[in-house]
Amino acid sequence: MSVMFRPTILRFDSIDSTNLEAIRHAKAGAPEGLCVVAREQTRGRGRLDRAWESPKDAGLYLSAILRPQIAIEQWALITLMAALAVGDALLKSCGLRVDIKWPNDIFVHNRKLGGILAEAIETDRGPAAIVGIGINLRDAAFPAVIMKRAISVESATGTVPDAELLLEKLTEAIAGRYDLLSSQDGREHTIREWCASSSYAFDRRVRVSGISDTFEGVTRGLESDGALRVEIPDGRVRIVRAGDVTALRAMDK
Ligand code: BTX
Repeated sequence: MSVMFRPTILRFDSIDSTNLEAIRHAKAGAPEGLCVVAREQTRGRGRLDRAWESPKDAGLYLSAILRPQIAIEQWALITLMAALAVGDALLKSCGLRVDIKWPNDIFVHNRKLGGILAEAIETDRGPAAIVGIGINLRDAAFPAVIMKRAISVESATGTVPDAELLLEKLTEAIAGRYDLLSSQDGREHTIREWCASSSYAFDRRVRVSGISDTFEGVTRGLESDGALRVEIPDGRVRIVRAGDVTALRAMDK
């Protein structure tokens, strides 16, 4: 099955959240491919009700509407697909190679350059996925207090990025990666590529803050639905479907 994601861009100077605006459009019947882009967000959202700092023209803030044909249990793969698309776009437009931290963080030099917030919603036209992507273009994108944990394209490359070129490459990459994900063998392919693009996929000592508990272990790749496999000290493998993952140094054990 091949789908066609044809990006149509809707631009705002300022909006509460591009994800919220995309949800409003999806509920009103907007087709797959509609992308909401804003110069600033006044209520940019991260996961678990966290905030995403989104000052004017300091970052790229985009949300795309998808109406995926893959089974809903597999929708976690959409976040992984989007992270790969961000990696493709940054490489093509800025020559920047990034790391992906499971499930949704874009990292450079162990600092957060961007994040993805994928949300599943019900609409009259069936279920839809809203894929929100935030990328720090300049250091002004985040407050000084998180300077040690955050980074921008400008400071990573030493050059002010061309935001329009990045946006063009990003929508192109989402279209290509999404088409691939929806094709036969696309899920296996996406998992393989994600594992090859993330230093967190295998043999990484991590702490997992899950919904009910926190534990440490070593990463052992992904399940077919995108869940992270983590081997705990007694040799069992725990399957992580939600939560935050932090890298531990070898000496932290
Ligand atoms: P997250 O929950 O993984 O990350 C949120 C956390 O990251 C915050 O609690 C804070 O510590 C830190 N943080 C906040 N802002 C920044 C920033 N600009 N740079 C680095 N670190 C930051 C990640 O959630 C998912 C973010 C998605 C954002 C996009 S922007 C377009 C779309 N619309 C929307 O409302 N959200 C998405």
